[in-house]
Amino acid sequence: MRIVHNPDHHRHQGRLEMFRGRLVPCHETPARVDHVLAELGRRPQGPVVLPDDAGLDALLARVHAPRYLAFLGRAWDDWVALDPANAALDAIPSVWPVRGFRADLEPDNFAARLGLYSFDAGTPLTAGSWAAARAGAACALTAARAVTGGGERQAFALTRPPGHHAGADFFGGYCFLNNAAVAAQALREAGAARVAVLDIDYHHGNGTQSLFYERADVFTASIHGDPRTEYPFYLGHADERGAGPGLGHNLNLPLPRGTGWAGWAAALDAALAALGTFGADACVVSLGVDTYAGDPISGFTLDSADYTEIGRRIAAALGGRPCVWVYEGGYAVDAVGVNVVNVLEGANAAG
Ligand code: OKP
Ligand code: ZN
Repeated sequence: MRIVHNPDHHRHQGRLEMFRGRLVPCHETPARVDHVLAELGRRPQGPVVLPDDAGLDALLARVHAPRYLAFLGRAWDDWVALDPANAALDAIPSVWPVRGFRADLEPDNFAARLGLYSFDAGTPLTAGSWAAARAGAACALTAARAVTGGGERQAFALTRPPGHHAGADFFGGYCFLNNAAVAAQALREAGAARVAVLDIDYHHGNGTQSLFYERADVFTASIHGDPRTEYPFYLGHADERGAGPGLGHNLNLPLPRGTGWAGWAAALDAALAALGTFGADACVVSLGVDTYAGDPISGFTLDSADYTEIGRRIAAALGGRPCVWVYEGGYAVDAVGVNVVNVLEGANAAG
């Protein structure tokens, strides 16, 4: 399996996120990737390579709204232009257009534009957020190329910030660019007629779901904490099945907080059966390891050995079809290295 490592991930380093009326240290830290890389040094799973961004900007414009990409590309400079002292602070949204407000007009005011293009106050925009996110999307593209003519059956985009909460024109949930969607779109454009995205992060992949909701060529499935109680709250219910040509091509498997291996594995088997029925030619896995019992912000109780079985089961179900694994969440930093590499080891053994 090819591992595509984002060399610029540390340039995104949020200081504080809003949580219950307080600004608390960000959970989404550079150590999350560093620990996976260190574990790959101890238990190598394939060559570690750098991303290639050729063709990336055009591809990004087919996944995200051009005005959103333009905003992100210059947001930090706009923020600092407000006040040079802002260079020492992160930009955190604090105002949003909800039902009944205009979302078609882009305000001139920076705070208003930041809110237009986001959905929470937990995702600080920093000096290097754009560089890190863009290089991460390049990792997803490079991983997709590795499995479509690049001589590999599987590849892993080892990157942060994560991506599955980011939609066509919004950031949030620590995500700016939807890396899994970039990989899926790249697989489609490389000739895979039907692509599946399987999201096994603890949190519902609302961005991925919304990007492909009306498309028949990309099947999206997500296993996650029930949005009645778990972030991102406003999407991820079982009755969301796709719309228009995409009707029947979205599968949500919400599970209650506290779910352990037996319940989680049954959901995985159901998702893999649905992928088989869909007839996916290639697959993208949004790999969050925040389903771990020790995760500080999540509520499932998987243990480290379970991750080997997850990798094995997914790769076995794909039967050798191309698979791009994309790193999403996982915040128990001392365990994410072992847990991610366990998945990759299981996938390598079966794929
Ligand atoms: C990103 B990914 C929980 C606060 C939730 C946002 C969580 C984003 C998760 N107490 N804050 O899906 O791992
Ligand atoms: Zn998550």
